[in-house]
Amino acid sequence: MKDLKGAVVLITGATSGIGRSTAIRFARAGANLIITGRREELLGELSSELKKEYGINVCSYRVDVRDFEAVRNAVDSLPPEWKGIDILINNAGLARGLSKLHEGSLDDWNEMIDTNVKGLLHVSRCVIPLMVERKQGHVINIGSIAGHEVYPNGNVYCGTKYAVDAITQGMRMDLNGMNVKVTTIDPGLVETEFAIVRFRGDSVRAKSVYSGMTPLTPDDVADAVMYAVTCPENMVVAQMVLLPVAQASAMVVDRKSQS
Ligand code: NDP
Ligand code: 8X3
Repeated sequence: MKDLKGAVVLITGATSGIGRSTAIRFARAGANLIITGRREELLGELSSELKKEYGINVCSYRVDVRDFEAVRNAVDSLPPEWKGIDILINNAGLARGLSKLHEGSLDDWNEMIDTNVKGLLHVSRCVIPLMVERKQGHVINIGSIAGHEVYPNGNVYCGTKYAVDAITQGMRMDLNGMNVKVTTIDPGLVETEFAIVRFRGDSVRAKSVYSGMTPLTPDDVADAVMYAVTCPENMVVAQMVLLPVAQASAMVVDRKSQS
């Protein structure tokens, strides 16, 4: 297995869910981390925890991935030893609401498109040139089952994840021959803050997304990321779809009645 000790790993959306679990997995493996998100207090707490628990170096940046200038300034201001980013995890993302397209909210659409598509592009545009220069790197994009199947009322969120899939394929082609691997990891239902954000804090509705079934945990996804980054040098995991056992497709979920 590839040794991650001392590797430099940048994770977007490390303040909760999949990004946070992935940060902890990499810290345990001895990687040095650049963690980003908008919630500064959570970044500070995670940074202290990772340094204390695992003795690694951590750089944390409060960055909204929708703001290209902020992303560019953060990457430009990295100290030289941090600019050798070995692994980029494009994880920051969100869904807002579930509604018929003709009744959808423009603000929700903009937020999803700006975060899930343009945010991923902003970070990639700033970080990938550093990888190309060194002829070394691995980009992991967090897609979704929603990038493989559209479900009713999921229209724009699904559209953003189809875009992530297309952009990932394009990245892999454009980086061919440059020793930069590109992977997309596409989970089904994972219990994180995702549904709470989608339903704007309605925790009862959010909980119901996972009712009567056992969803994936953020650690399950982090384990898949670790597999992708530690597989042999001659191999790239192009795409990994991860589903809970109870989920057969975006819409087919076996929900046992709860006692
Ligand atoms: P969480 O809500 O727990 O985490 C989302 C992370 O994204 C947070 O750290 C949040 O940080 C960050 N984020 C959101 N918007 C921005 C922004 N504008 N700028 C910077 N950071 C941002 O959800 P998940 O962990 O579940 O989601 C992570 C990824 O996984 C997303 O791309 C999501 O689409 C994808 N996914 C999730 C699934 C699920 O069922 N949970 C299934 C398939 C894919 P902060 O608020 O501090 O900015
Ligand atoms: C998140 C999974 O099914 O809620 O991407 O769209 S789903």
